[in-house]
Amino acid sequence: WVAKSLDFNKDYDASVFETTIRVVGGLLSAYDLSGDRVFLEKARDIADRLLPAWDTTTGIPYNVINLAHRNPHNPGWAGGQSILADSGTEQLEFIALSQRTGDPKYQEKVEKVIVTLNKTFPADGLLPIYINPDSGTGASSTITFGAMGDSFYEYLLKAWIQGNKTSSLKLYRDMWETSMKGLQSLIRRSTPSSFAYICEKNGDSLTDKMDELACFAPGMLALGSSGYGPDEAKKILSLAEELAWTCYNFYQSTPTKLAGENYFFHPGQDMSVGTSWNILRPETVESLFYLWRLTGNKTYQEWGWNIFQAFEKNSRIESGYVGLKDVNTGIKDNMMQSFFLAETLKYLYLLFSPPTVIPLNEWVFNTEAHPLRIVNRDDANFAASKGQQKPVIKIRSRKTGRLGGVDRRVGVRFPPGEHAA
Ligand code: DMJ
Repeated sequence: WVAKSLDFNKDYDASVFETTIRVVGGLLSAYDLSGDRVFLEKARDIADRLLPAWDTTTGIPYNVINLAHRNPHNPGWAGGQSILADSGTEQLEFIALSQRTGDPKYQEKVEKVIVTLNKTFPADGLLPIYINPDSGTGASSTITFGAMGDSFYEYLLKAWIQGNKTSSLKLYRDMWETSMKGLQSLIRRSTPSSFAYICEKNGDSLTDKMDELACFAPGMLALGSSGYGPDEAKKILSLAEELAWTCYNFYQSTPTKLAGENYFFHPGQDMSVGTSWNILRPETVESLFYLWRLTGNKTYQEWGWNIFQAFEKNSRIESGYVGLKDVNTGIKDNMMQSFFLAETLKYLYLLFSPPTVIPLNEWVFNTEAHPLRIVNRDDANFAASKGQQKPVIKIRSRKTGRLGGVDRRVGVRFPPGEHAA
């Protein structure tokens, strides 16, 4: 179907971010797992359609582009600004595409974004969710690890991991560590139960609100903890474990045992659901997966199993799974987001699989849970710089088969409008 029927030449305004993480990431992952070049060719086709989005004065991309006409713009509701997560979550996919095609242009576009943001990177490493694409600086004062901020921070860490933590990636790791200091400055603990949570920041004041989307952070902190010295690593891992407990309680505290979209914290009353729908999001089980892999603590499997049971009980219908309009009543909506298969079920599956299935020292998951092979960046000598183009890394050819040559057990926001993030 991909070879014969998949056609990206559509008069359709696509989100650059969603298309990158779901489609480019999905195709590259299929290529890494199968070695079948059809996936790489399709990834390049759609990436070429997205590429004009980065043609701004600063290199900060516009967030929407028409796939057929290739004319980019920002969504009307963003007031002309670019969104932080939408602009800073394409590094893994476009770097991987350059590595696999030998054409550096994809990597150059996305690395320029990081270089631009680094020029005015604040001491706490926390950037507002709106960035002006003409100046490259923050255009609002809201800071969050939830909607519209989240995966920018995730990709600082994962780009470093993707490049096998080599020195050419040090800027990413340094920026990530700076941002993690900022994250720690947003931590408060509830009363009476002392749940740690990540506040949002508006101007100088903190808001006692946390999105379920921000529940990717415990997994990110755990994944990045080993890059610190022993004392700091212990501290960061311990914070990750505390935050995961809070996120698990986002689920446990509702009648359906499924989490709402966001939570507010009140003195003396711990947490309460704000926006009460659940759209089958993956972030908490994603963090449970990382914590189980990195600590070996089976408690995380138990928590994941309980969340899985709640999805089975509340969201399962004859033809698939649906979200809930309200986690208090259990009333269903009529949609199964693609990230339920790509992420939520994949992370749950991996939570109950041996660590040799997609080992974390060989693969890095993009933000949509599509695994990409880790490549040593010092080996990534682009042929283009030598005046020719050729693939930089070798992936198994189709002849070796889907699982040939690898362990057989080896095979992953709603702002206004319709933006699922
Ligand atoms: C996914 O599309 C990605 O994980 C993204 O980074 C933000 N969240 C959604 C699922 O909730």
